[in-house]
Amino acid sequence: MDLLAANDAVARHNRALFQRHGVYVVNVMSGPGAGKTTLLEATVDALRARYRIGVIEGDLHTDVDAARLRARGVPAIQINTEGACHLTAEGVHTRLGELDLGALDLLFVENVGNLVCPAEFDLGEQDRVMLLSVTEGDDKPLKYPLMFHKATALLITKTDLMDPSRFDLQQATQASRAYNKDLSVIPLSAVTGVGMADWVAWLEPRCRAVDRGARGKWAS
Ligand SMILES: Nc1nc2c(ncn2[C@@H]2O[C@H](COP(=O)(O)OP(=O)(O)OP(=O)(O)O)[C@@H](O)[C@H]2O)c(=O)[nH]1
Ligand SMILES: [Mg+2]
Repeated sequence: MDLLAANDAVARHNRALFQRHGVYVVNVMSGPGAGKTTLLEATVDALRARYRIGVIEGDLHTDVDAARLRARGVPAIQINTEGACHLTAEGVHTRLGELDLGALDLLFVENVGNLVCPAEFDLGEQDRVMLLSVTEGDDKPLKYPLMFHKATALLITKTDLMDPSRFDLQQATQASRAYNKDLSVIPLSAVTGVGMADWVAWLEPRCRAVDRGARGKWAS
């Protein structure tokens, strides 16, 4: 409880900082390999012409994900948690000085690949988006409910593999909404591009709302 309370205090500080700079921040969470970095690469390609985008990458080790985003022409910093299974608000705060927040409209924070721990730690984001890839199975909302409960949007990824994975989209959607009735569910494949327009259509108005000066609406 103490650990979470301390984290939440720093998260509130981060959130105020993001609001002051007019940056829309999305915490991207999923189990390992669900397609977070691939999604961010495709999202950057789709939005780079209209929004100034930055990325914070969280991984236990290596900076390969940050390098992938830098190759797309956006600033990306890598946080290595050295064994911890999630990012913390403090860990993010410590590195924020490396980004020019005033020069960003949209900041993605890719959390450590883990279907449980990241959901417990607020980072100061405005939205939590989680990915569930079809290859993980449609039973995951039942077995790992917390992240489905905490997310604003659920992206069902790798839909190009839906049939061979025998993934039941309707069952996964129903199970997820049992925990979170307002959850937006967006099936997509970042590889084929099918569904990417739906994801961008969900994201863009939220990002634009910051530009219109609605910064106060997320104050906690
Ligand atoms: N078929 C298919 N493969 C995908 C798709 N998205 C990602 N992949 C593949 O899934 C694997 C993992 O993708 P990443 O984007 O690295 O996944 P991640 O969630 O960032 O992984 P971690 O950061 O290690 O947790 C790679 O081999 C990708 O090419 C997709 O839409 N369809
Ligand atoms: Mg990744």
